[in-house]
Amino acid sequence: MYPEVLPGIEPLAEYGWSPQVAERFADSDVQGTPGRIVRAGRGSSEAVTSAGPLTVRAAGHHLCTGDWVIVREPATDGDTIGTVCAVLPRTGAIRRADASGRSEEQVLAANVDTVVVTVAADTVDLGRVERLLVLAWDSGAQPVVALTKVDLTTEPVFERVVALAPGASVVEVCALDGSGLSELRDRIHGTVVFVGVSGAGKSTLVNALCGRDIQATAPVRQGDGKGRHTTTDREMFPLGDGMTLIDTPGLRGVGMWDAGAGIAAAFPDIDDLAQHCRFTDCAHESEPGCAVRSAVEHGDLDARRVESHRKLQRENQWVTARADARLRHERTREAKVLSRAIRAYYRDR
Ligand SMILES: Nc1nc2c(ncn2[C@@H]2O[C@H](COP(=O)(O)OP(=O)(O)OP(=O)(O)O)[C@@H](O)[C@H]2O)c(=O)[nH]1
Ligand SMILES: [Mg+2]
Ligand SMILES: [Zn+2]
Repeated sequence: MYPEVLPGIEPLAEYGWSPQVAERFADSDVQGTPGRIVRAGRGSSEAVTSAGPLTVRAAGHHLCTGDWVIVREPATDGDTIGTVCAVLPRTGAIRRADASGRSEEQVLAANVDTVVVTVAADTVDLGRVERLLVLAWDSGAQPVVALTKVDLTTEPVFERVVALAPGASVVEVCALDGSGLSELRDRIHGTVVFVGVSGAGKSTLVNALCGRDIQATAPVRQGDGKGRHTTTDREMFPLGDGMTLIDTPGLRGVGMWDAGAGIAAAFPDIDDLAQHCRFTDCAHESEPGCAVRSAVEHGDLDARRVESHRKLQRENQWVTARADARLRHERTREAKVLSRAIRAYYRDR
């Protein structure tokens, strides 16, 4: 139904259209124009479709930046807003627990291939880097750590970050002289999302990679070095060769959301050791024959990292249990409403 290559698809070629994506569209039986969400908003969102840019609304779908969608063009000439009829199943969605504290997930970006965990070298928080790496691994995309602002510190942070990022490359970059940029460019592919706290230098990297100032940046605050939450939308920009970059607002909190697989992928060192613990359900606390504690005692593993792993696991279990409880609660409520309706039906007969 959708041509594999370009005629009619030109605008989308810049936004990651590929034969694989074409196949995913072909699998859908919903009729309409293929498109991708380049900026998701509360009311309306911006899309690029095979016919060009289009503002769209979605009835009943929660859109997020990076989504592949099937769009119905505006019906009448005066109307400028398209309707999203379907959202293709997401691959590589990066999500966290909703910051509002409700037991809900929030998808930060969809159909992502690379997650650039952006960390300022002068304000590294090791636990936060691990947390972001869990989120990144859990998305199914390839994580890369960009250690920015290396001109602002003489501490050996690179080694520390490498030690907590097994399986991910760590690239040192400096926006002042552009060093490390081509290395970073070599390690990213497909749809690339930048995540990190405000002020980490995400937008600066997006601008540097694109070679022009498309995103506003702002100096961090004097005194506490915190960012000013300059970027407010999750927005996608074409980089050329079909690659796209998604800049995101600084993350205030990174709550675990059903991230068991992400935790295992981010901590393969601890997982490997745990295979050698005497008890299969070892919590690495006071059990005899614990290989994890033994590695810490021998100086082969950082105690901080074990504690960080435990904290993330506990949080993840807690969030999952709470979400389950909410689901159960909703089911009970539905059942009550139903039984009340049945009672009323018989009473009123
Ligand atoms: N010295 C130095 N400053 C940098 C570097 N990279 C970024 N900065 C500065 O750090 C500040 C914050 O950068 P941004 O790119 O706005 O940070 P951000 O992560 O997009 O922040 P939010 O949009 O608020 O989430 C800006 O003043 C940048 O110029 C670097 O490598 N070296
Ligand atoms: Mg920004
Ligand atoms: Zn153990």
